[in-house]
Amino acid sequence: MSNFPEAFLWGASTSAYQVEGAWAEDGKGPSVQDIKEIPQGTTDFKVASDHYHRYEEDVKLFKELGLKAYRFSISWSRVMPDGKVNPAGLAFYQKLIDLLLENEIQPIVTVFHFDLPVAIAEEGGWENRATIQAFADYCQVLFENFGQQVPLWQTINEQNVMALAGSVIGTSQKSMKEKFQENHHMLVAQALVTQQFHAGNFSGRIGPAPNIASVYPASEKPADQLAALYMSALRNWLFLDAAVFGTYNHNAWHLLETIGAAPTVTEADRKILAAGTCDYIALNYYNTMTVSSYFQKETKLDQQSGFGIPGFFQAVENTHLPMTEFGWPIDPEGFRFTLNEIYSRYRLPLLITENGIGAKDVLTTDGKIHDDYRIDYLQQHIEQMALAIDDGVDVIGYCPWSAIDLVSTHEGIAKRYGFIYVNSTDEQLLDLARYKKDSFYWYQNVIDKNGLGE
Ligand code: BGP
Repeated sequence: MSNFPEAFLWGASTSAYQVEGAWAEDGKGPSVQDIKEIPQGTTDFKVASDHYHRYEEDVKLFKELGLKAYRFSISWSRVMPDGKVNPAGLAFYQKLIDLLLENEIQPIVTVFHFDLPVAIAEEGGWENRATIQAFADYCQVLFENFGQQVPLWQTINEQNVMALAGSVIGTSQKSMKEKFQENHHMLVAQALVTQQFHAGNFSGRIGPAPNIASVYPASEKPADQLAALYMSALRNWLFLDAAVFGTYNHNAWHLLETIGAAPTVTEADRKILAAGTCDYIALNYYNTMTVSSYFQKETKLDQQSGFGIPGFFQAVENTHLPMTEFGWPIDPEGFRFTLNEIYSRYRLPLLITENGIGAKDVLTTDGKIHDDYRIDYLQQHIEQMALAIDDGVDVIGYCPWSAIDLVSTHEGIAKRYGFIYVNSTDEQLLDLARYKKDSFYWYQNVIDKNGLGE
């Protein structure tokens, strides 16, 4: 098992709406996450982990953990609540970035992570072409203020999940035709800001951050293999071909045309897409998917479950894989497979920006959290990532989800991912005190040794 490259970025991730709280403070405007219907029995995002007020304590813990990088997102509605810059919002991120750099932690910034400003949503959101320019204006403010300090940028977190599971994430509840038209606008916006970033001659790199899951055929039947080809094209390659090649993947386009969901694409759009191709690929990996040829079946939809498209594929359970307590498959070898599949298609550096296990961690009376299941999950995935690097995949960093406990997209704070426990529950805010989990000390050692040793 190879040791990791010397400059390997051992990091960890969060997102603004899930960790910051201060949902209406210092001029921040509401995002769609602040006004969506919160699932019964789960907490909202108004306080979350209160990182907005406790970021200095948190960065100190990240430093103790030994992080080389911290992947976080910037809240669009904190920086530009209604199309104008909110200086206090910008100032918060300047302080955070300065503090990270002072602690020799590289800031990795996602500019948009599920939290569209309500002011934009009220104008039609991504369905409205004007949002493309609004996004470009917002990104330009970030590039001008932080472009010299941030080495790695991501444009849109999990655009594929917003298109395919938006109703669960609370970002879009529309028809396939409407979703893939707004998705097209997001692809154009991504390409436009990528061009803008390159025009600024910043030293950093910019790329997309989709949630990629390789797709297995349920059997050796040719029909199942074809089903896997189409599910992967729609869920994965539509998004990465657009970001890397500046074009639509032909299988994905054929599927969208067949189901009447192909977007309207102007000649100007094609030019922007072709000119705005990325420098690297950030990807979130939780598990692989398995499909058979289509049959009528209801599936529980979330970002890690599959679904069915009549005539093309139907997601099925992979009985060879264990599941988390939240029903997500655990497939470390699938991580190696997915990394190889992406790299063999695109030959660009890969940064893993999310990977982790959500679990109902328990805080003991003596302030410990024995999350050996998280150590086991991460150890297995790091082992497979090392094998992918041995295979020849250019992996530049690994940022598990999440640096610190935060609020899940739709399953509350009880679904914990962090190396650091936050003392709060879905029922009660509590004191939000921070506690280092067993996995904190384990990951600290992995970083210190630059790998798993042996
Ligand atoms: C990804 C999102 C993250 C995070 C993660 C865990 O889809 O990019 O924001 O939420 O999933 O999912 P959940 O919070 O639903 O458990």
